[in-house]
Amino acid sequence: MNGHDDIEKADTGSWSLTHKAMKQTLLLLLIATLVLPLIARGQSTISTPPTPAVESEDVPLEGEEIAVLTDAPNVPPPITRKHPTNVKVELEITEVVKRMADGVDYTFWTFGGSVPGKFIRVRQNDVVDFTLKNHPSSKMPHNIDLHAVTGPGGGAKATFTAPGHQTNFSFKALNPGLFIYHCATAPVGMHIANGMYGLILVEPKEGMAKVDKEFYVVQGDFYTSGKYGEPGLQGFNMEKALEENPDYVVFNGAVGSTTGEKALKASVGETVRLYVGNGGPNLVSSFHVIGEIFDRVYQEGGSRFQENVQTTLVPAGGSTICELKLDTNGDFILVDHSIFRAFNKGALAILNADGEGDLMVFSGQKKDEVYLPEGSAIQTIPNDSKSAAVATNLAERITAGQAIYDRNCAACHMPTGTGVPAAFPPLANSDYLNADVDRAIDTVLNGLQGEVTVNGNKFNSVMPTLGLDDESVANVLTYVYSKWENSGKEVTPEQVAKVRAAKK
Ligand code: HEC
Ligand SMILES: [Cu+2]
Repeated sequence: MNGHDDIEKADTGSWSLTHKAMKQTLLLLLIATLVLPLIARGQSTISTPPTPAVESEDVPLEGEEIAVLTDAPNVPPPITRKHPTNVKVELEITEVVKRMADGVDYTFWTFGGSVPGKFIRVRQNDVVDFTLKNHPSSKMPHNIDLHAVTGPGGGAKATFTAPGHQTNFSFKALNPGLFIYHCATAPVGMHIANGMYGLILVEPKEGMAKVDKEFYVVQGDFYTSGKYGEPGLQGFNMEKALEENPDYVVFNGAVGSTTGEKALKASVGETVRLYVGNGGPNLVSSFHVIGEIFDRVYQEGGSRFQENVQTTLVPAGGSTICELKLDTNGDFILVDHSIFRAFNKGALAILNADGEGDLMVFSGQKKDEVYLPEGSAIQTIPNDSKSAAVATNLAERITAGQAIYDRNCAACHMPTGTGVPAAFPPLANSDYLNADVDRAIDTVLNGLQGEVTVNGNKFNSVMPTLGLDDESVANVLTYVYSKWENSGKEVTPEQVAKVRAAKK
């Protein structure tokens, strides 16, 4: 968390030397190695690497303030103070029933009413006066272990709090960094598995570089009595937790917590900083943003940064700070790249960049044309490209559509259109599909996200844009409509063209 705006690109933050100075040092070293021994034999020429610039003693503690605490994905404002202070933090623990997924509820144990707990932001050398309140309606005692604390248990013993009680202790935030806090009351695993974690940021003395947007995202794994998507109030399942086999892996406490209307929002040209935590209790996250590269990653929430990173590991009980600049527009999808967790267990969030796209940075699909290696001209060409043979009647359309379906849709919607419960809606006998042809065309053309109800079951996931041309969309939908007790409608390329034009 080197806070200087003017860090050279090549400076990894580990040494305070500039490039030029390093070159000079190397040159000197070379001269020293080659020449000095000749002059003064036996004199040591090994030089120790320069240490990071030592900061001067901090100015004394001054004043008092109450910490601003925020719920995810919001982050408290940056600290502008140039001195440490006494900071009061008050956190209230509640045990609340909240949504885990559509139709699925869970009794979360929370630091502040939601998962993750409130984001706490202080400055290095602040003295934090910490009060933990356990709501009288709680069934359990709880406490808090803040990884930012130097002292036994990270404060756990000092804050053991029965329902209807409050406890207090104080600590000095000696080390800058981004730290997880969590409950550490036995059985610890169960308290964490129920959502008892959050992040505390200790800003370095010199502050942090300014960015346009900051967001708070924490991953967690959940173990429920029922399978993924099984409706109703779900209990905690200890066996699955022991096997480390979660039903849900989510960002910010629920499937779809940060998609659709609730996506993270920024604009092209803006710099974005993500404070990413992993509450666990079990899984390590391979954190990745689809279609972006992190310009800087402060691995494990520490003080040094790495540059140009695709995927970064976030340990259970650990964190990372990722920074990126939005160079073009669109949806960028935050995932745990252990990818079944993203698409089948919920670990998926969206960062939406509005504004003008930069076609130099990303052009979008420019063409999709037949690729005919020499000698293969006699093969039949899959009918999902513009230049392929055009279907002239219903039967041809259905045949062509089947090939497109098998290649493009079957993986998610299943070969016979049954879908996958709680993940991919059925196309077989789908009331959603049959009710509105234009809407179905729009879905295949532009993808779909947000909540939809198909045959009485709710889905809230993401169908990607598939980049099919009008002829292919017409054929695949005609095929789908012709099968599995659907309405038998024929969809024509003209109809698809109309829907495509209406969207522009
Ligand atoms: C990567 C997985 C995936 C692929 C590939 C995919 N879909 Fe979907 N589709 C979904 C998801 C997920 C939804 C529900 C989206 C939501 O929850 O908002 C959906 C919704 C739909 C719907 C509306 C709901 C319904 O069941 O009637 C239709 C129609 C549809 N898809 C058709 C298709 C067709 C046709 C193709 C192939 C050309 C296709 N999909 C390819 C995942 C996929
Ligand atoms: Cu607890």
